[in-house]
Amino acid sequence: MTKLISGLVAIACVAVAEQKPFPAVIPTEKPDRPLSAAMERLYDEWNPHEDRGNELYSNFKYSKLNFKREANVSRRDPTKVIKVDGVYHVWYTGRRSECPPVGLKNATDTKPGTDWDLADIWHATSSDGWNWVEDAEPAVHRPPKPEQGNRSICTPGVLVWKGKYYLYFQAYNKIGGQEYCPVRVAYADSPNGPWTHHPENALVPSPAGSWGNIKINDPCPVVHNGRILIYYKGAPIERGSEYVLRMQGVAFSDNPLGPFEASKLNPVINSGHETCMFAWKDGVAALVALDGPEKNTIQWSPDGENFKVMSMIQIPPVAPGPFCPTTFDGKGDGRGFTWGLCHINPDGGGAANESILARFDCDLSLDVDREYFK
Ligand code: AAL
Repeated sequence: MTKLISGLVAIACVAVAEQKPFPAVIPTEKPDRPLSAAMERLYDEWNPHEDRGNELYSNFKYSKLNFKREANVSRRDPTKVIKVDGVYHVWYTGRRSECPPVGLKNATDTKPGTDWDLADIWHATSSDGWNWVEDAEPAVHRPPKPEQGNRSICTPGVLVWKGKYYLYFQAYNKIGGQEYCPVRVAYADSPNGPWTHHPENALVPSPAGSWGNIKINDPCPVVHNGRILIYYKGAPIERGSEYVLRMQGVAFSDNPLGPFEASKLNPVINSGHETCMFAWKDGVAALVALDGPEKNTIQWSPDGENFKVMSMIQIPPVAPGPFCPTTFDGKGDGRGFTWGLCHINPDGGGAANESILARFDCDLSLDVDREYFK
């Protein structure tokens, strides 16, 4: 009996002695030793180097721009910033109305119900990304009745494709809790316009009973593998007027005017609110903010449809419109961005009750030297 016990103790000692300790320098590959659940998922689901050296991690800094806060004027949901012949361009939801938003029940033909009601698409330019000059008139006006979008056009996304410019935007005939909202597109030969409304809708809500069957929000174009991908947030009528579906889908086309074919895997992101997708290496990355269990993350997908969480971020920009010059070049070598515009929502009464555009700066570019962090 004594022999047996000492034999078992010897075997146990050998087993413990053979178990390698977790090394002081975190290995890139999963180490060949038993791992706790936390360390297993560090390798299976996360980047083992965590934030330092994780190219898709960043903090964000915010700065005021020279867009003035004005009573009854709202500027929100900027597109990506693009640079053409040395000039930066951005487009955004712009509303100039007789009063601030009065709520859906009290809205009239001239009183906006929400911040993005009675809006048009406005355009501003800058030589340095800080000082912006807004055009005197909207770049794209609401179309006349009975065309789709006659009540409000808003939340634009820009695409540069084969030397031409495309703006995709939400198009409402009525603003209400659950009103039909497809996406329309306008096109131009120059970022300075003039813009022409394409007569057909570019993206329409998905069939009855599915996740995006009443509204398509926040169209966000990216070029990947020679095709145009438009990401968007969908809303289902079944969930009622107070509900925002915190998921995002994607649709593909070879023609910027459509038709776009929705991914059979939609939704492809299970969280988020405003969309922010950009070319990253040979795939597509997404900054996911505001809503859902995977809010405040940056995700990446090799094919634009199957995303993996790459980092957790804090205080990300809301409705970001980054300056990412490689997102439309289709070279399969996305380099990310270091700044962009975003919006800051109402936070008080009077003029302070209107959304404003702000600038964010960050470090989500492959062109930033990271040697210091390794
Ligand atoms: C935005 C977007 C959609 C919403 C509203 C206007 O930031 O998510 O467009 O409907 O807010």
